[in-house]
Amino acid sequence: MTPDYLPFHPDPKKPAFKVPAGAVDAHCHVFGPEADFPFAPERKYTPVDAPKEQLFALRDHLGFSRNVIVQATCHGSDNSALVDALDASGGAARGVAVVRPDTSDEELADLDRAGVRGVRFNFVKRLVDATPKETYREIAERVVRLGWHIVVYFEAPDLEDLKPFLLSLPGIIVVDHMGRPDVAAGPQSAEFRNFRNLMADNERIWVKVSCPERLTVAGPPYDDVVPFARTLVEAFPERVLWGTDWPHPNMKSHMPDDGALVDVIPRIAPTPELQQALLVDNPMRLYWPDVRGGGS
Ligand code: 0GY
Repeated sequence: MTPDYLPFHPDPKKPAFKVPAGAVDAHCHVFGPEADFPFAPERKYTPVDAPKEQLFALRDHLGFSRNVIVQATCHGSDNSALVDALDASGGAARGVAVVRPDTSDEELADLDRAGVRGVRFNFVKRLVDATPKETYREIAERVVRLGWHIVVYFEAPDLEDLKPFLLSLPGIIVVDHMGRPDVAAGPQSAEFRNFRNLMADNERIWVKVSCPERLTVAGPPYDDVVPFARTLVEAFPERVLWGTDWPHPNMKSHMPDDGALVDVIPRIAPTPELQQALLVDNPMRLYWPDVRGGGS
């Protein structure tokens, strides 16, 4: 199948920013290869092959130690490419899966053994057909018993509607890509204040300060997105995560240089303490609670 968006950057630069030892790229994907792991028939886009070997090479090139691989919609609820990557990582990757209501307890236990620690609920209409909230809630009740958390992906205009549902979910809720704010409206917008208030009022809610390339209007070096991410990092230093989003599915305007994305980090987390929390301590607490002190 022909990919229907830009291919990932072939030769990302070496970042100028040196990430702390043991840093985690907490949002990235593996796609295919299609010959081994076919894409889901119900997918809304067709990705390029982005296999595990390339993800691990990028991790090393950027100076990271670990990955959290998130099941993307193009693989539906077939987590085999994800599990294959987790198996090959030698413990250096954890996963966030997509689970169906008929996924058995045995399958959940297998995913847990493979390193899955979360489940993703996607509300972005261009990416998935709607799933009833009751179905998601039942899945949430089951996976929270395994110690997993819930990752949610939605766009800012949908937050108001979703809020009661989100707050009814058990355990930790991680919001992808800052809840996709309208960057043109600025970080003082009512919409973004609403999101910050949600986090301020609910300590169970974490956020990924990721995806400037997706949210920007201005383009690189993403000056318009930096204030959003920095506000969240400074307000909630213990509940923020960062990820590359490699291989940047569905990007049609520009394809980011992953090294340049890493160079955004010191602008959103300006002190070594904030960088350590964002890149090491927080993701380790959520995904490798068994590993003491982070390490590399
Ligand atoms: C992302 C963003 C996107 C795609 C997916 O699961 C997905 O297909 O997450 C997007 O198109 O916004 O998080 O990588």
